[in-house]
Amino acid sequence: MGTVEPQVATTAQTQTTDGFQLVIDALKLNGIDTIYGLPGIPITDLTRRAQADGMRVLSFRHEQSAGYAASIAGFLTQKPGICLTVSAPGFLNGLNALAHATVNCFPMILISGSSEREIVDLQQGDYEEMDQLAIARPLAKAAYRVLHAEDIGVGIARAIRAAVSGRPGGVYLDLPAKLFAQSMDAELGKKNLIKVVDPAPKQIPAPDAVERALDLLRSAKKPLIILGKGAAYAQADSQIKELVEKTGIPYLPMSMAKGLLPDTHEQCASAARSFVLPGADVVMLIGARLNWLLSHGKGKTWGGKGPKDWGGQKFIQVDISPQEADSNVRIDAPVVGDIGSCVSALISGMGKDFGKPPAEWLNAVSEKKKGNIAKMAETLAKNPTPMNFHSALAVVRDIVKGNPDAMFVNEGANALDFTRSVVDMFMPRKRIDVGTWGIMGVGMGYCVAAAVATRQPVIAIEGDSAFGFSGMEVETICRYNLPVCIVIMNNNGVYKGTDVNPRGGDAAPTVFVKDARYEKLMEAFGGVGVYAKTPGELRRAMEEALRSARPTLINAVIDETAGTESGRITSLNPTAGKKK
Ligand SMILES: Cc1ncc(C[n+]2csc(CCOP(=O)(O)OP(=O)(O)O)c2C)c(N)n1
Ligand SMILES: [Mg+2]
Repeated sequence: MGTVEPQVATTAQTQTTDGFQLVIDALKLNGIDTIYGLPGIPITDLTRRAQADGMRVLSFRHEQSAGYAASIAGFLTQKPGICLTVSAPGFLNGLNALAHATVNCFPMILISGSSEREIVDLQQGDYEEMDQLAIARPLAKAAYRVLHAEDIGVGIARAIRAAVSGRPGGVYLDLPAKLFAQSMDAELGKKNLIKVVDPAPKQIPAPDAVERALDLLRSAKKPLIILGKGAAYAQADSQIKELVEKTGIPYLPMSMAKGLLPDTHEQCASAARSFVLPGADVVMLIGARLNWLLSHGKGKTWGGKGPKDWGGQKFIQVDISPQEADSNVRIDAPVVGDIGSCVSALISGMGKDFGKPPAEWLNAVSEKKKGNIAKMAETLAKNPTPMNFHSALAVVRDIVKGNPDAMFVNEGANALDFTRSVVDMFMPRKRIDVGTWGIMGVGMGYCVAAAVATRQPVIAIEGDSAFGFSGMEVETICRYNLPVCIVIMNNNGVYKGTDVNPRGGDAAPTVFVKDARYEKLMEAFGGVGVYAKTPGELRRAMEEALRSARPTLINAVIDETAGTESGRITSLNPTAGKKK
């Protein structure tokens, strides 16, 4: 460990500050107290000095994990999560998370050191030479570079505003090595910093847009509400609950909106998803986009005749971005504004005479739900040997029910899809997962950020493949002694462990070493490793992990034949000769 430089150097007449210090001061001035990163030239001293200055600096084993941590910290806190990397290769490792943040609408700032501009721009072969700003721009909501110490205040302020205002996203901030060493008068430096006023201004919906939406809702015979992760991000939990309950309309939570209202709520239609989507006549989307996760609002999922045919639904879309409407099908009533303001306006506009949906629709949904829940209960009650996804998840479901405060991380294919449908969530913003892209590798970064940002215990349900993308971060989890319980659903491979190379020789592309002992990885760093072959062993290990709050990795051995190709999205696999 090198020496920590004095924060303000004193000269004969004036006090000076430098680029390092101004970056730290600007972040702190804006209430940003945590950095997720990985040190190296030119930002090593920035990590040291930030820590010495009281910031929490979480140092990872790979920038991608630091980036995912920053992105989800942004989602959980509404403050931009900061990922700090070195130049070129470190920057590129962080870029995946930056794109992920932008696509998922999470506020995040990727701050990367960069090499000497004069040399980079003339392509003279500098150490880690790369035009990072140009490369980041198409993947970020905004991208900036600061060349002079006196502009650091503006640079950080712009990055914060861009990340959190309107539709949040990933922002890139390029800080060349030379900037950090620049010194300037400390008083002047301080004056140049900006404390951002009202970084995410409320956006109030137009009254006529609200009225139009309510009129459409009043005309509905079979209404449905869909809550997306934008609704979860908004932290308008009580208003959303009030709107759903006052209207009496069945609702579907998207994956990361689970728990906004408890999944066991009588209006929750998750267990009747394939009935309510084609059945509904008016659908109100709240912070949910009609992307692939909702089959683009058309096709057979929605009762359309062919794969691209409209199912006849009318849509209300509550979203902060005016550009979102009509992205896939016609939106009859866009309501543009921040979710909290829009939902409040809808509630006040409802008045006293707003009737509940027709009983026929509610009864039909409830019947469908009952049937499917009973079927699920039957599946969960089985206790096969070897353990399968369902018998393991029956345990996880109980543990989460008993620990509703715990954060819940989830990635994989079958390990994701089964978990989402089996494990109920009871509180908002507890479930964090692969998001819009279905991305593998978020797991351990999410665990770190969830523990740090919420100070709650964390449960992670990981496919064995999914875990591998960020597995080395178990050292990070042990180093910071975080209360994280990782359960690996180990079915020996991607989707399942049974593929065989027809020619012999190399293993098939989807399979891993059989009976891999992942728990030993956790033991290597002082955490608790458990090998669990039965639901009883899994239950005891999870209970103990939550009780002890020690980093724990449970290797849950799952029947290798149990999964299906790509989990629930088998149909997205192209097949040879398939007609368009
Ligand atoms: C970054 C990234 N690379 C590859 C994929 C493709 N992919 C989807 S799910 C998955 C892993 C599924 O295996 P596992 O995590 O073990 O879950 P299982 O279905 O076996 O439970 C992969 C590699 C992806 N989604 N993201
Ligand atoms: Mg697997």
